[in-house]
Amino acid sequence: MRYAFQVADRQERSDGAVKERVEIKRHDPTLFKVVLLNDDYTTMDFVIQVLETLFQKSPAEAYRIMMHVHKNGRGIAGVYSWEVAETKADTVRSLAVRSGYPLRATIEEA
Ligand code: TYC
Repeated sequence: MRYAFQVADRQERSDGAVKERVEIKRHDPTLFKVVLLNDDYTTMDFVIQVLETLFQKSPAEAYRIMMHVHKNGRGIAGVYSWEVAETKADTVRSLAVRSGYPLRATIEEA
């Protein structure tokens, strides 16, 4: 797992009156690709819409990526931290399910 989480021991102030917990969170800087997968049923327009709205691509770039996935089976929609990549891939799935399409995205270490 590339996600480290550290919790320091309870710290006690010198007067002993207040105890506070100090948390140190560390996020591994490793980046992850969100990989869009081809299928036979999702419309090209829907994929373009997802690329424009969820991955902030221009219409021309969204069309290019969609066609790349259509022809090659898979393609990179974007590169993000692990948490953002996971959320984007989940959002692709839920947007697709809501519209009745089987579109899926996976994440891979960049
Ligand atoms: N292959 C789909 C079609 O012909 C279009 C498509 C492109 C679907 C990219 C998914 O990730 C995808 N309608």
